Amino acid sequence: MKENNLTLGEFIIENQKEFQYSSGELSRIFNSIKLAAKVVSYKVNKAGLVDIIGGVGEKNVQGEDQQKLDVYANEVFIQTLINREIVCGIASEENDEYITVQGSDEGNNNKYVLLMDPLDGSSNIDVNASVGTIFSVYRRISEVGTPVTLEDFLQPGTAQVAAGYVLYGTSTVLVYTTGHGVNGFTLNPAIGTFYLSHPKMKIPVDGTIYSVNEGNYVHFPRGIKDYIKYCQTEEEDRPYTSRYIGSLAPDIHRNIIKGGVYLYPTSTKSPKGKLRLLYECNPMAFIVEQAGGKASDGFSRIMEIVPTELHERCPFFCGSSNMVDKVEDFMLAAK
Ligand code: AHM
Ligand code: MG
Repeated sequence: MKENNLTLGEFIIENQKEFQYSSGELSRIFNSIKLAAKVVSYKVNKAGLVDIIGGVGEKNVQGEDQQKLDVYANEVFIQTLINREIVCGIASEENDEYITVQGSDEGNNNKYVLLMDPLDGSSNIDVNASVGTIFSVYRRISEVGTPVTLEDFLQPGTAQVAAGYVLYGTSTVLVYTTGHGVNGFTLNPAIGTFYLSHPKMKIPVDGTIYSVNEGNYVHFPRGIKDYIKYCQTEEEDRPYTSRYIGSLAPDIHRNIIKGGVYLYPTSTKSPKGKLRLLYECNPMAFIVEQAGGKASDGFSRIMEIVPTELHERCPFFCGSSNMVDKVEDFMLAAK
């Protein structure tokens, strides 16, 4: 079939052989993510109507309580995965503890755990800007048939079996990797089907966009301050363009397509950085590396960090490889 007619469902079936342990389990996880993404997409698109049908904490015209969208997205993804009994555990940025998923038969024979940020950048909802879901899949370490353990979730990013994001923007796009390149699918909302729209995504090795919350400049480490000044200096192809939505999925998506670097450094306000290693940095790092880019904490590869806690934070520099190299040069020079 022609590539541009391929649906996500067809693409998953065609590429199942790429999955490391091809038992169909991973395909079923993707089908659940696809379903939950459609439900959340529909709700996100209606968010502007909240004032008409009732605000958060109020009752809508049907007398139902309105929920915050990030809480709603969290429940949709968790319930979709639990109902289908296809993962053995789930960790979410929204939940303090991981969830153990029990199968209907005795014990739990599923092999994968899923980690996610169900609605990242949700402060953008109120202003009609883009938000995203970010997810990451690992094969469990503990024995199949026993309850999951914390160690199943605390694996370095290099152990990821799959990762992806859903960007709820001007259109809804699902981008994912299983370690064999990156592909993006756009939702046709009229018929509820994702079509392959961005086959074999590649990030340019260089770019002219830098994405950072410059309002925090005074709190940044020396190396990042110097790098930002470098971006702004008139020389060669500089000054670069500054583009920052403040929502990871659209900021990374734009930079993959156009070439650029995303920066969330440590600061005096957040000494460990703001972004979460497991729910935000590792999945984005896997996708960007698979697209030919890089992701670093300023000195070393994000995906090689061995996590010690579920909600661990880390500094994050991610995008075109030459640009990330440059950030590392500046960090090293200021060390
Ligand atoms: P969240 O998980 O609370 O939504 O925060 C994550 C978001 C990212 O999407 C975004 O890149 C960053 O936080 C923006 O932070 P800031 O507003 O500090 O620039
Ligand atoms: Mg987040």
